[in-house]
Amino acid sequence: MKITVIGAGNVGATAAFRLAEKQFAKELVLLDVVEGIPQGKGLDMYETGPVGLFDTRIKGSNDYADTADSDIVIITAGLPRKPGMTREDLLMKNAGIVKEVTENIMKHSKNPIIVVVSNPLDIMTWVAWKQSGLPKERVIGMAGVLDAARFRSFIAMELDVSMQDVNACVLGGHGDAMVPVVQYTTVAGIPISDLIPADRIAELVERTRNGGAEIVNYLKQGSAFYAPAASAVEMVEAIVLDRKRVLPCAVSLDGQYGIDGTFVGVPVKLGKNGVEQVYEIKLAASDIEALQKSAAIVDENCDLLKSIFA
Ligand code: TXD
Repeated sequence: MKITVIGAGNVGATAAFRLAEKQFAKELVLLDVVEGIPQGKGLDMYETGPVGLFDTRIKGSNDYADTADSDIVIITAGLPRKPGMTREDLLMKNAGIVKEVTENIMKHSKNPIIVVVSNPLDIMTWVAWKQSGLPKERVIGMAGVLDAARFRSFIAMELDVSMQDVNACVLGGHGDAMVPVVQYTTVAGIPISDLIPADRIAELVERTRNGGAEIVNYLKQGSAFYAPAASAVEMVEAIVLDRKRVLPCAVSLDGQYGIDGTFVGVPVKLGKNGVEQVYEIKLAASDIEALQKSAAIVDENCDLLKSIFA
């Protein structure tokens, strides 16, 4: 098993370190455009091996030849929004980066599974899929696992119970377009509506929706990375160990929920082949509408990007 992480920034480096500790891959490549950063971070991680007790060979690189024959690639490359940049400028910039990264990956790996983390997530997942030419089961976006983890942690905090017993269902896009489904959110099978008053649940939902911004406000520079990296690694684990985990991921739908050909967050089964099943669960009409609205925003943005593929 060979795993490559593109982008040696906060999320990429944290994910790489976690992957090394879990020993999922014999070979791990950390790649970035900036010279020295992936090499330095990669070597530092490798030197943890004797004390962390792992034998993963970690290589930091700026050269895609080193990524050859990767089984799984995580894409975290991207730029943060700079002063004066509109959302659309950032969209174009990051789409260009994800397109170029994917093109380079595909020059050296025939049939990888790609896990996309770069923002805006659902749209960047589409860009990677379109550029890669891979079947849609092999290009998967990470957002729902993180959003559900945030919701689960707030519920565990609220009730003072183990995180392990809290399960949350969060669908839709990342950010404002997120669709937390309260009726499928439980503590050891007990619906949270039996345990937490409705107005308080609404507050926890709102905190989840703003989960990214809450961390950015503390950090001032940069955004959350521990939970995002752990969430991407959880998806990789499901694939590497063929665990058939049911996780919310951004995948291309095929008519489910009345959505066709758009990447949106829904529950899927993840195993060695990538997305092995898409679940179409029963939802309230308002949730379906929210999901479709989320998909419409993704479609509009993908339309804006069609020119880069012309
Ligand atoms: O839930 C989610 N999907 C997210 C997404 C949660 C957290 C972060 N999310 C997004 O992931 C975030 O908005 C960014 O788009 C990415 C990566 O976040 P991170 O916090 O790791 O950003 P950094 O620290 O700025 O790292 C980005 C790295 C940096 O080292 C750049 O040099 C590199 O990407 N980069 C590139 N690498 C390779 N190739 C190219 N072209 C390139 N351009 C920049």
